Amino acid sequence: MKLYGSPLSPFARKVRIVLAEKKIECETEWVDVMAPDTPVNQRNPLGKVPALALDDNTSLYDSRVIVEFLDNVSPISRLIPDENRDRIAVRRWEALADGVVDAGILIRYESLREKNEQSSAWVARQMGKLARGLAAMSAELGDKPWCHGHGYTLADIATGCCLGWLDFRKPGGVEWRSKYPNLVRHFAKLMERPSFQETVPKLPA
Ligand code: GSF
Repeated sequence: MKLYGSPLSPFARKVRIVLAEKKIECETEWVDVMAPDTPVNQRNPLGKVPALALDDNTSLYDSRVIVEFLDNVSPISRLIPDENRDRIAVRRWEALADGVVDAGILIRYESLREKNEQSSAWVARQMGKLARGLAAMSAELGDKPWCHGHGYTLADIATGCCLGWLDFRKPGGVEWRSKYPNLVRHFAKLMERPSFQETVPKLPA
């Protein structure tokens, strides 16, 4: 198997953490998704990372499909519960955390356009999604030890990747730490795990 990713991508980080937790060996190729001839286009017609090439040359995308595949490849450390309501609750957490990142990415891309091409109404719309998403994450977590159920799941992984990316990129100057102490507490706990430490987003030296 080969993972196509970028060291800064929160979605690729989700997959890298799942690989580490499940102790699955996988080669990684770092790609520049913005390059016109990026090899990821051969693996994902949408031109996004992560994409996963399987040994029979099948390509999988996006991160949600890849993590479900990986969780079933090995019985070690199951991250997605079997029971329908539990599984759906975990997947909804993932949709929420990924959706907050999607809004943040749109804000970031907008900020990279020429000043006179930027739309403040568009940024405000995405900031609303980001703010409501974070408020929902904090309310759902409450004072529980885990996002869902009695242990660590994909819900925690997706949440941690989202919060880590917001810290790293700060889209729209978002300030989640001062507003949501329970998310701060949960993120600190997740950061104790080697899988999170080994995948912290860093700009190349
Ligand atoms: C999102 C992947 C994505 O936005 C998933 O895999 O879960 N729903 C998809 N990837 C970004 C990199 S990142 O910011 O994580 C990407 O590849 N963008 C390139 C582009 O052309 O949009």
